[in-house]
Amino acid sequence: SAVINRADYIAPAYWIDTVDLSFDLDPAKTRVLNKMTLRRNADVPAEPLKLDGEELNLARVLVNGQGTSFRMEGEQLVLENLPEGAEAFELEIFTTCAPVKNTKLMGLYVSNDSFFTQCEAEGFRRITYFLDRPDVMASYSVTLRADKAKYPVLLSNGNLVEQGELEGGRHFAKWVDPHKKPAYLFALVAGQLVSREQRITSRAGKEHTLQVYVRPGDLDKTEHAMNSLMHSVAWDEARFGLSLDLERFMIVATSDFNMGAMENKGLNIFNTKYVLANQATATDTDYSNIESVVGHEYFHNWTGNRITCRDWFQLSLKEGLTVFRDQEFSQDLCFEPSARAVKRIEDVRVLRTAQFPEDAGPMAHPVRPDSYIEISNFYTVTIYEKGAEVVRMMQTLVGRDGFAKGMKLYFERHDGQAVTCDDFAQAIADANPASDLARLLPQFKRWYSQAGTPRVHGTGVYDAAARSYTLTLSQSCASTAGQAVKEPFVIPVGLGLLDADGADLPLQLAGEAAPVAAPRTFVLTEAGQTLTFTHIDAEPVPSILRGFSAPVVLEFDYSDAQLLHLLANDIDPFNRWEAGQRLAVRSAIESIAASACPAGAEPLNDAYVQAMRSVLRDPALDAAFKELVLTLPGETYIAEQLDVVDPQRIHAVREAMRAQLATALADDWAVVYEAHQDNGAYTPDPLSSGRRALAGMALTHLCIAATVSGDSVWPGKTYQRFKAAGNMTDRFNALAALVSSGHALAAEALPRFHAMFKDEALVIDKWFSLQTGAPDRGGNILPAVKQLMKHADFSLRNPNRARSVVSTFCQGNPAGFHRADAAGYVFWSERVIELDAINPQVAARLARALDRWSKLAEPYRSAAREAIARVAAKSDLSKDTHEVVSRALA
Ligand code: HT7
Ligand code: ZN
Repeated sequence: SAVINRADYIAPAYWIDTVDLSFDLDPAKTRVLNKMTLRRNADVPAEPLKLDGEELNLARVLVNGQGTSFRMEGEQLVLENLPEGAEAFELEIFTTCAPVKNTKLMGLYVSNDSFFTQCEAEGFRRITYFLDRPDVMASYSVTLRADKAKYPVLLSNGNLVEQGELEGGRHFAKWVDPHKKPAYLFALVAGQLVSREQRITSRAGKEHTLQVYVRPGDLDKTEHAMNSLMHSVAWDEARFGLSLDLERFMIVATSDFNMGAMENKGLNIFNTKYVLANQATATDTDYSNIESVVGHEYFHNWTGNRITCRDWFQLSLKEGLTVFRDQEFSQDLCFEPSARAVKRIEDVRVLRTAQFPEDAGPMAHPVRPDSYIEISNFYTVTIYEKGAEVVRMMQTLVGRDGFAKGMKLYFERHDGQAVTCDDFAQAIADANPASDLARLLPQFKRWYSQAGTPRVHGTGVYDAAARSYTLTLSQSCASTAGQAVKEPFVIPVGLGLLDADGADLPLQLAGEAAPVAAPRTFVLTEAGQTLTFTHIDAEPVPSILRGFSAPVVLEFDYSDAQLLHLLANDIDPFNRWEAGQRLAVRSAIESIAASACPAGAEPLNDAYVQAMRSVLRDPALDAAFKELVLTLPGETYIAEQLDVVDPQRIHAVREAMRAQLATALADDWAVVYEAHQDNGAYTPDPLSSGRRALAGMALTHLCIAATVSGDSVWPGKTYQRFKAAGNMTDRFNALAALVSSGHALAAEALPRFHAMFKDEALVIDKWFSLQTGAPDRGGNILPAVKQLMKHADFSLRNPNRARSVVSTFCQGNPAGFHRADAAGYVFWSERVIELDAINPQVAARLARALDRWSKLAEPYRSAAREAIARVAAKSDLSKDTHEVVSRALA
């Protein structure tokens, strides 16, 4: 497959100014008439017009109303005899396509008898021939024609300017988008849909209509999405002065969607998972995800749509920035500072468990990649989450107000343009000329160009005679494919020094006239740097990288006592949590290294267990934070800390740790559970969600302890709670406690749950994934997965369902998947190949389950490699899956 290189970017040979599309919608054969006005781009050498197309049937091509010659080059339509000169000309292309056969869910497809589109990144070419690249921005008008009874609602981008009846029971709607846009932001929807509507007046005094469209029957699950949208509109105005630029803003939900949602101009299309919620069917996590995703797509209206990417290598320009914005939005919606900290810890946990492994694996790429085979493979945690961290570091370096100024300048300079990551960084720096960012910009931009996770190594020396503490920080970054040597990064390091009482010391560097109140941020720019703090009366405990101030691995040889001190006292909640994680990882690694983990093993030391007890009992800490501290590092995270990975051993040790915490803290868990029962009305706010999360965690531990002791009281109570719960969070947590502890009552609760929610697809997804992600006991999960795939509700064609069964097992259940008999890998290879023929994007994501195969211990390593090779050897593999498996084998 062809490799596309960033260095090869050239501007298009033609611009497309206007696009007038007419659709005669029919599932089997949709007719598309595409009338465009084009002109040559005088800035580049003359070239034939090469239009992208995919799986289209071409019927007619006219230039200025006349037939013309054309040829095909692969799937591209090439036109050579076009009018010379700068004059605009009209090109008319008539094609047909078959939406009902479109299982890739890219371009125009049918889901539940309705039509939807997905054009990012390169789906528009599956609708019509076009210059399908983000730097070609055009004005669109769209006419949709369809059977009125089957498709009463006809939507596209912008404003509805005309609608009416047609012969034969058909009707039409004409939409005009007032904003120019790249083709990837085009959308249409047609079907039997109903909407929740809200009129709002913006701060700027303009009136807007917000709509959330769903299938009839789902309207009672749209209130939270609408509220989230209203909050998003208000937040972007308040924080960045960015107002909604459309009279009408629509969200439409579909249950067949490759990703989470799509920011099409004025017509966002969402996976139902990120729209539908009521207390009976959605958990607190669902509510919180909906808020983030609705915010994310809305914020794209400026960061992505008004200013878009010059080419797909710049994807993080919009995605990293928009993730940063949605993270800030969710934090700003938290009224308590502790809830903000919880959100930050959750975001960092995602980064470290998903992005750090990506940065160390075969798919490692810079935030601004240099090459790709299939761009869909680069909608990654590196582009999104690491990209957001890069933006966050810019904000740290210029300050919150400085960052807002930078955003203002970015829009002043580039509104309506397709630009690069360099343009963004330059605007933030130029708006803050006296900042560290401006001073260090070329070096800072290595975050865009160098892949891999930097490691910061710290050592501290206390000099009692000099009353000084010297902290030496050095940085390194392992080589990644094509980047053997890395230059030093700009790394903001949030820092504090704790005294023996746990209080922050004033920080005064040698040479500074006076102390500066902590916390402070130091900027590491060299391979090694030394900070000497004066006026220190006793050896402090350093709290380094506070708030996770940079996406790096921090190595510091803390003693257990120092970590316990940080866990008990640090004013920085992130580092407080982090100290607990470090202690747990340390115990896990020691136990994994020991020869075996017999039943009843107790890998955690007394001090750790005691510290966890103190956290649980601490009245000053809120429930959500306690739940995070008490959650042991995941198996994938532990695996990343090891050179050679035995997934079974990691699982055994982590399960032993869970059982130890369950048993040793049994009395506390019972108190915690009883103390966190809320009988008032359900609200998904962070405080009450945290209380429910901690109560759920208590229940799981009580069930685990009961399974160990043979006692039946708590499992019985859990089953009662499962049956009587007033909301999905409590019900699901109770069910999960039974499943995760392996209690026999799970076998009664699971069918009951299915029967209760058999018509709720998103709940049935939870039902599947709870079983396929359950702790493996003697290899029981793979047979269960195979059985579940025979269930009447299972389908590989629906991405949510496929992910809930196959991906949850292969990517979320390491011990179930990595089997000594290699059956997990055989299953994986069969599913990847099967899915690849249906939906390459879903297949390619699943293919990444074995990214870290080379770290595995034998016999897993060889068997995994063999399975990847088997997939790679398959002829007719999609570009998507081919790229993933060939990089894994390289
Ligand atoms: N910008 C959106 C990307 C997206 C996508 C990409 C490839 C294939 C299908 C897709 N659906 C949505 C999502 C976002 O970041 O907002
Ligand atoms: Zn996005």
